[in-house]
Amino acid sequence: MVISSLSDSLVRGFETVGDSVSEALFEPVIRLGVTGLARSGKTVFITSLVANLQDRGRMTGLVAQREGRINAAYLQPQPDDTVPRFDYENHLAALTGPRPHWPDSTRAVSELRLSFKVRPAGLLSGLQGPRTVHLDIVDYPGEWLLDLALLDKSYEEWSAETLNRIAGRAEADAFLTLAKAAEPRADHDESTAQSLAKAFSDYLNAARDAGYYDCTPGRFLLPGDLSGSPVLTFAPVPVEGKPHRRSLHHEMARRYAAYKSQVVKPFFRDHFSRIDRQVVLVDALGAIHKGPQAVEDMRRAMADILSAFRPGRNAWLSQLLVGKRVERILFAATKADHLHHLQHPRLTNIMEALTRDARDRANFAGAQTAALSLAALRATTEEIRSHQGADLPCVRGTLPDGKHAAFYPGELPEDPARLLGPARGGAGAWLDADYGFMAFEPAQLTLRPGDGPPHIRLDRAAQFLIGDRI
Ligand SMILES: Nc1nc2c(ncn2[C@@H]2O[C@H](COP(=O)(O)OP(=O)(O)OP(=O)(O)O)[C@@H](O)[C@H]2O)c(=O)[nH]1
Ligand SMILES: [Mg+2]
Repeated sequence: MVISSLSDSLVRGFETVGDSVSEALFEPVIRLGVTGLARSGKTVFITSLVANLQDRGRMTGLVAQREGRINAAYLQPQPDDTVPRFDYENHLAALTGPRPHWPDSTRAVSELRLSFKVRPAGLLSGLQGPRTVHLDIVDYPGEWLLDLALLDKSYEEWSAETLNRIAGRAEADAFLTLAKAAEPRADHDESTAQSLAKAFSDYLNAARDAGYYDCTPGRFLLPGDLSGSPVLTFAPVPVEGKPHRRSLHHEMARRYAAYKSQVVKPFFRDHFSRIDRQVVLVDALGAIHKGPQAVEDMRRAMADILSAFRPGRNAWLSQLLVGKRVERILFAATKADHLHHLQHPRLTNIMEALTRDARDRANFAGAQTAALSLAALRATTEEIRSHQGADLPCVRGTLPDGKHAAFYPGELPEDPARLLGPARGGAGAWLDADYGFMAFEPAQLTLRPGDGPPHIRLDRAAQFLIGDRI
């Protein structure tokens, strides 16, 4: 009697220990970062990916699915208690409900855990039972990666550089007038600091809307709960020499330093440094539509964003990342459903060219990279229409007013240099073509059981990002 109850509790003890040990040893976690500049398609990408990984009828490009090895995929509580949960259910309801619409803009980091029960592949398949693999998806704004460059710059360097860069921009007029009138050597006074910061963040917002991508510090655009706090109440002003205590210059420099240590560094430490796999989403079609300046700006922003993935670029980050590495990076041009599939290879080429410099370096550092064009949620169908004797490959979709329309966006060049060359050269407009863009609404869906929402190459993206681990 005594013996049996003793052994019972022993066994139970072993079971509990066994559970936690097996979780650590045998339940691998993949941490997938999803980033991109504002409106690049992060929320739609994650929502559709998670829906399509649960209902995998359209995921034949994912090898584990094709081999029938995924027994189940289900949402679980995420491991980080202080990060907001990605609002999957509401975003999915927006996209696939009776009156489909795009989800609202999101402004902060969020996370979701999807767990798989998979049967092992190859030799082990007959020997082992199903195992659990967790996929933690982290959504964060690409603008936050741009802030990495601030870590190397003093307030004085940053001020001079920023004022110089924005000098010719109409959006910056009001702010520049204020900044030039400021007296950095005068005693700090809060209302001056506030009006400068307000004018600067108004400029950043206007610049982003006008198609500029170099809009840092990133948190000025997405302040969240830091709104109005001193770490976001600074701006570049023309300064000279060393600041004396109590001056506006001194206080601005102090807040800039606080922004770096209390906003930028914690993000890299708590989120960025833990990512294994990364997808960088790019609205390349949107930039092409806006014109050469937007394309050149986007190319530069991509290079800056990607420098975060280049170990050695920043001493502080290198130290933080010792022994850790992002293993795979996917560069994906989103919203490819705006183009007939005949043009998709050209979009992919443009995507490759846009990120070439940065990719070469990331490759060098040992990360595998790939470029792809995809649509996380396909909102259009394809058709060929004849126009003035020519056959135009068009797409058809629903407009915001509910009407349906066919649309021909223009022909992307075979050689990406035809776009990137003029963009680098500072051209004001595309010479030989015009690229339209149409705001299609998500289509009304009737999904067969087992099918997720329609997409283009989302399965290929999933295979590259996580296929080797499930
Ligand atoms: N046609 C089409 N449009 C898309 C697709 N994905 C995104 N869009 C469009 O791009 C917009 C932005 O998508 P989001 O997923 O909200 O982008 P985001 O990067 O999360 O944006 P923020 O949260 O504002 O940074 C949507 O409102 C749609 O208009 C797609 O697969 N197809
Ligand atoms: Mg979003």
